[in-house]
Amino acid sequence: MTTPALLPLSGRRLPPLNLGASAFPHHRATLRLSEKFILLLILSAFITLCFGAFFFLPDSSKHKRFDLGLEDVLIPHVDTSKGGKNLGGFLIHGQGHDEHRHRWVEEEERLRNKIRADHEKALEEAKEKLKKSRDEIQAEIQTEKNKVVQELKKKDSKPLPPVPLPNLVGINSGEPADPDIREKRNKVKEMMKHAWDNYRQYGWGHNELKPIARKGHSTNIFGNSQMGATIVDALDTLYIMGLHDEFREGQEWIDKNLDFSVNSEVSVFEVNIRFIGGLLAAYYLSGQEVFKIKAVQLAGKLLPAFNTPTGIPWAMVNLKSGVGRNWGWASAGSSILAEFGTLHMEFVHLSYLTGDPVYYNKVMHIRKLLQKMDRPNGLYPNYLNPRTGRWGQHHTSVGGLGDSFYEYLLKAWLMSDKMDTEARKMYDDAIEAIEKHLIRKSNGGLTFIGEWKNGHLERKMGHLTCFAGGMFALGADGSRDDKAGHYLQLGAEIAHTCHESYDRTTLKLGPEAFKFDGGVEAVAVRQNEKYYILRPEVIETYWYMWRFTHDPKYRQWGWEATQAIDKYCRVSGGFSGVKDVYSSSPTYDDVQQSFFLAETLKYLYLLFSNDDLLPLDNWVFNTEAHPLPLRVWSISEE
Ligand code: DMJ
Repeated sequence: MTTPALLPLSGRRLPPLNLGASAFPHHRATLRLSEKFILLLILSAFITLCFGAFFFLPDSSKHKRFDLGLEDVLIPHVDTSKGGKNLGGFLIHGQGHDEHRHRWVEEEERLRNKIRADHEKALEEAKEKLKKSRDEIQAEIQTEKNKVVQELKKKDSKPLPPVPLPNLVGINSGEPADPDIREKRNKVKEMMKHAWDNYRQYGWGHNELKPIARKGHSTNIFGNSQMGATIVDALDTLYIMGLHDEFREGQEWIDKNLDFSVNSEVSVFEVNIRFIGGLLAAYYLSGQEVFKIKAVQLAGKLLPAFNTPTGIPWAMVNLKSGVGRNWGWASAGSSILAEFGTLHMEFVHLSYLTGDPVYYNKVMHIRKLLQKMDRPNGLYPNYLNPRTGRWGQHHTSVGGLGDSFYEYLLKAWLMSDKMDTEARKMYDDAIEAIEKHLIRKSNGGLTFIGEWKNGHLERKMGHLTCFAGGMFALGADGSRDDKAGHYLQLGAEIAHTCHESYDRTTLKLGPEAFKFDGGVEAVAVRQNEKYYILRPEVIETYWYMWRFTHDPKYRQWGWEATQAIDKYCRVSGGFSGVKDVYSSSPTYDDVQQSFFLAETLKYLYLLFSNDDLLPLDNWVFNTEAHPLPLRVWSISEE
């Protein structure tokens, strides 16, 4: 759906500068509803008053009956000195009865007068209201509404404690000296511009873009919200690439339009890695406070998801009501390991920036709970029930449903400047079990990571699992028993296998999942595993391997992927995923995923940049490729 503000003025569509409530028709509907509700309230109050006046205003007969009953009723009192008997705050009459009766009559009279006066006042007010024109009443309602909105805004934008922005290294152009590499890098930047410009023109404010239909797109991870996921996810890539005008447009939209008080059920994990991660990275890179403020506001909306009997958060939360629940498809109502286990980095930064330990405590509570649990074969199952605290099905994966949990254990250690040895130990233990039970070599000599399902190994690897090559390389330094060489080698082997999965296709783009079974090696077998949706994981691993080895083959492989994406996924309205990487005439899925701008293009750009742009000694990338500074605490103290 295109907002009216996007209509062209002179052939060229302009980004909206000031989208008011009119850009959110569902808001308008809500406001109209509440106006009707208020009018209805006034009317019903008036009817109630008339009704009340009829029954309660004193007439002599009622008065008499009331007086007559006095000797028999229970009078609220606690004075037992006059011979009465106190029964739970009530006095049953005995002696001293006359004096009490006198006081009671006076009190009764006072109350009657007050009720009468109140009713008359309310009647007068209601009459006055009804004398007013519809417009006057509406104006009054609007004023009241504005007051409420202002109050809410004040509450939402509580000033944050002043935390000095640390002096961060590695925010530079990273321009390579080699003209060939520079050209490749420029090509990636041009692709970013194509993706962004089309989103701006056709999908602005929506979460994602349909590049063929040329309109906005969204999925259930964002509920029914229109929170500009692509804008938030792309910001830091724009900044790093020096696309400053585009960055400013994004900032302006976020400042004016990004609103989290929406009645929408979103994925806690996705909102954390894309929105909170994206906003925090944009804040650290640019120093613009608005990003920090928005990140903190949003984090507050995610906190109710942790209100479960165990403190393991629900997968989804309604941003307005705070009600949480889990995905219907997850084993026995479970939460997902890769979802509740991928909050640590962002939440630790939130506690640092706000001075509020609540975020830190939430993620440390999850860690403590996991530490206490038995692990079948030392492996973490993908499913954990947040009500019972028990594992669901014993499936383990380093790809979907498990992946970034392992990644965040390693990165928790890195971001703490290697102080968080507890996280490193959990990572080392987990990786040892994974190597023992999940990692195998195929007949053709390709190292792959399979999936553990109900006691046996499925010899299938997902595109998502390919990120692990980079993770092994990143974790090599500091590994147990000084096995750095071994883990770097393992990273290289995974990178090789994943490159093969690309190379063995017609389009030179990787399938979603590929097998090592029945004579098949690194090839997708089922039709529904042959798609490529602009995912980053293989390129992510190339980049980490490039940083740690400087082996030129990683740049070569990255360039092959760049060309294939440009050739087969580029359409005039942006970039689209393809449904079959083995077909020479592929069909499009018509989605430009926000992670294409956040991750795929960023990793490609970094692959063709100098290492002093965001060096890994100073920055840790969250699972959506949003760079967060490490040692930020000690940097601030320096
Ligand atoms: C991204 O959103 C993140 O990398 C996440 O961890 C899993 N994969 C998608 C992109 O493929």
